Amino acid sequence: MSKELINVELVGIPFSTFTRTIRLGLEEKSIPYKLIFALPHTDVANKYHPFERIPSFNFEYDGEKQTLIESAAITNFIDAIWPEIPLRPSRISSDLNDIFTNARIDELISIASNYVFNSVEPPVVKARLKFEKDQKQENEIVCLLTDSVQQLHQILTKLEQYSALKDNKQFLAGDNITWADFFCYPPLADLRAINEGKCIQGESAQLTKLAAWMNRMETIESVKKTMKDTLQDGWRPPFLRL
Ligand SMILES: N[C@@H](CCC(=O)N[C@@H](CS)C(=O)NCC(=O)O)C(=O)O
Repeated sequence: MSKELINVELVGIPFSTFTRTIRLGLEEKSIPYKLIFALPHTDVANKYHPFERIPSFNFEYDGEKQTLIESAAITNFIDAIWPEIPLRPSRISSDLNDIFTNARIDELISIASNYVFNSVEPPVVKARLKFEKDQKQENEIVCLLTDSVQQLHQILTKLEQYSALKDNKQFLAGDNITWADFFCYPPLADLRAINEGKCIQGESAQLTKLAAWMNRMETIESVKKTMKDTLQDGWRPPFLRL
């Protein structure tokens, strides 16, 4: 099946957390792809994404160029076309454990895309970058972010308690790495790169299981390969839209 599908392109930037999620899956599965550099709301991004976001996933099939948007949909498509090196149990499995694990993965993908992303990126990461760009003093930034950090802490505590980490599993949905890890990791990697990420960083981390999972994630090749030009790597966006 995969032989019929050619010229795979991912439209986005390494800094984008949803773009990184898809890249993590493509790297993990060793699927060749070209990254088309595009910031959201630009002509290149908008050419493929009617809602002006990134990422978009392009490929050629049967002589026609096709585009898919929405990261969860893209991951389901990738799994269907390239089932080797699975990042979730097969969707057609009738084993109850597989059905249940898939449901947990879907929950965690939704939790990552909504509660985690929305509490990490706009109110904390992007807000800090904007304050830094505006050359605010560090103590003022810390003060301005206090409420958002408190809310974020509650979300991350719930994530830790809801995930399989609470049962001392290695990854968020159990002992295997899955798309759940690849959706949750990128925003938390951004958080770890700034002051407000202390709760999941280092020896004094309060969320110890989440911090240990992050450490485990950072030993994985696909995670290392997709780190360049992210916040962790010191990259900063040329403009911010909050
Ligand atoms: N629901 C979309 C979300 C994509 C998304 O929000 N991407 C961010 C970059 S990580 C973006 O384009 N942000 C621009 C904006 O919010 O204006 C998905 O699952 O792919």
